[in-house]
Amino acid sequence: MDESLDTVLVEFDDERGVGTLTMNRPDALNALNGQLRDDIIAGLEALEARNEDDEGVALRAVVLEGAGEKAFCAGADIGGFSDESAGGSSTRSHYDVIRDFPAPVIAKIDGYCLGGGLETALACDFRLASEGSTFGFPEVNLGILPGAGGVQYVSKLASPAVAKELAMTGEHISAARADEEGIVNHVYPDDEFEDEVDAFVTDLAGQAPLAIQGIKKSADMAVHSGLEEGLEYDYQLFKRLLETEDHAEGAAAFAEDREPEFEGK
Ligand code: CO8
Repeated sequence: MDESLDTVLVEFDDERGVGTLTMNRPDALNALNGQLRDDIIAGLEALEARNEDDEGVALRAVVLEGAGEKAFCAGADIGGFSDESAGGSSTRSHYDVIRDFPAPVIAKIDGYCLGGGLETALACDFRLASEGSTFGFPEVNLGILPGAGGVQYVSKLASPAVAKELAMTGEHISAARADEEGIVNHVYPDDEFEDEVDAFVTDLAGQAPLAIQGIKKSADMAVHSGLEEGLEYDYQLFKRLLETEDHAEGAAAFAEDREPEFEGK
């Protein structure tokens, strides 16, 4: 499936079960206008529909990236984010749809990752960056703050002091600093970036998908709920996963000294 929406390119690699969404407004550094927000949601829905044709879980991971040489995403489109098109026409924001998406979403960051672009990356499960990328919350320069939870997320991933520094100064930080502060998962040299991201995504897509879905929910609960509730959730999920075919396959593969083939059943 290679499908084009107005501002997002959608691809699906059947072999690995990996979807790719490319934010495609390179002339505006992939700034988020209403159309792009809607198309990210529509692209994710199109990819999720792959699971309906399949008995198991066909879609194992999604890569979100930006078109062009310069940016993952330079934030909300400054021309129009204060009007009603800011959130697109959907009732749910693209941030929520990414957070709740059943497959892990990997932000592949090569270039500017600013404002609402950084918040989009923070909504993803993983942030993989090239070493030349830069990160920041320039909203303060426009007299506003990051409106989609950026300060909250950076306070949790790094610290409130780092969140304040980014959001109060509006300065950009390097990928190395973002890595040091725990804002990104990995930074790769520019010339190894494509291969390293590909290897990371291939590994992730090969894991047992029902376990991956549960772990995503569990980690989100760790952020949003109390420890007791989280522990109970994990234990109940653990018991359900023990009953799956994927668990039997994983155990058999270990005993037979071979790679497991998970189907999401
Ligand atoms: N919106 C619209 N157009 C943009 C944006 C943007 N955010 N960023 C860049 N562009 C456009 C430029 O206008 C320019 O267009 P043109 O060629 O037609 O003049 C083109 O992209 C290339 O940009 P530059 O020439 O400026 O490229 P530089 O390499 O010189 O600079 C920068 C790159 C540093 C990224 C610079 O473009 C910049 O500072 N951009 C603005 C970044 C910014 O302030 N982003 C934050 C926006 S506010 C936000 O994200 C709030 C989110 C709130 C979410 C709330 C949800 C509820």
